[in-house]
Amino acid sequence: MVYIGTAEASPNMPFVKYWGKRNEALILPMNSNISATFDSSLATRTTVFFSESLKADELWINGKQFPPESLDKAIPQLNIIRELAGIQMFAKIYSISKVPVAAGLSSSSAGLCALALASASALGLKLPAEELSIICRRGSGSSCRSIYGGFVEWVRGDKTDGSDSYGVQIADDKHWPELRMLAVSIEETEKKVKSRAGMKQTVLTSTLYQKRLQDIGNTLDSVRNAIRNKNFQSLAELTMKESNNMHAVCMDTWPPILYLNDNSRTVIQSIHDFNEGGLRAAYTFDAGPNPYIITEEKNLKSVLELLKKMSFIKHIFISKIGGNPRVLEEHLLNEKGKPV
Ligand code: 2P0
Repeated sequence: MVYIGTAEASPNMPFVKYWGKRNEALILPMNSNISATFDSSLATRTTVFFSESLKADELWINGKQFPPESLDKAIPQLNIIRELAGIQMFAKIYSISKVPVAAGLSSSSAGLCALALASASALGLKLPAEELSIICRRGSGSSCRSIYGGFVEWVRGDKTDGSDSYGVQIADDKHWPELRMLAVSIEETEKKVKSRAGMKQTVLTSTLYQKRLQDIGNTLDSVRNAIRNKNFQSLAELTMKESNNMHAVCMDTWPPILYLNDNSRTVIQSIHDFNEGGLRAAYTFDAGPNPYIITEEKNLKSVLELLKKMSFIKHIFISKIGGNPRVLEEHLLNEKGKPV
């Protein structure tokens, strides 16, 4: 007996960052956080194949098998799904990612969301979106926001078991069609401090982090309002300040975590120079040196002209606000678990 399921999900880009956990094992965040989901041009497509013939869980990305330690985020998810379905078979995870893996472009949020949906589909589990989002979260926090397209808030929740901590949609993909999100790749090597370890160290050592947590409620209210009112100027300013705040807190962590490099800082300065006559673009950085840029369609051409002057930029992925992830009937593996 084999079970196969396939799903496609896109990464997301945070306006308000998730940085720090209140429960490590259940992956519960210190603060609510807000993102938008990229469109399907950046999606990850994943087929999950459960079979008694497998001797261990396997992870394949873009045709290459990854070592067992690369499954550390997938296995907690698979175990939840296996328990819900009452099976004990191992799984082969076979993913095709359109963005470079580990390039700091949030590929894990897409990967873990696609995995949760594909596994639930393979085993015929019909789960409400909240429950799917919680299963995503147990793999990787940020992936619980990819369960919806549009603009999504991962609500912190108060319960110790995490049953009220999941992604909720603020507005769908049709709400702000003029908005563009650019994922800019300037460095494609794996980051030195993974976000999981980095955020843990911040919670333990940064005093500036306490101030961040005090202020974040106001930031969340303002970002929700900017999104609802499609106020680009407000969203742009809040997004840049929030990114700078997260990276200031990383610098205040001991030992300090330096995700930005000289090229990242060149992008920051160039965007501020570009914005001198009024806010037309904003940057934000996750746990790595690669910027995301937001702008509106009317300013996209000038933003691209600005970026093209920077010779260190390797790739620019341009995206609209994306829709919901999808379960697909067409699989990447056949009934024997071989690539189609
Ligand atoms: C975010 N990041 O909001 C923030 C901003 C990185 C910087 O979510 O430990 O890979 O698996 O829950 O989801 C990266 O964190 O961490 C992240 P885990 P995850 O997107």
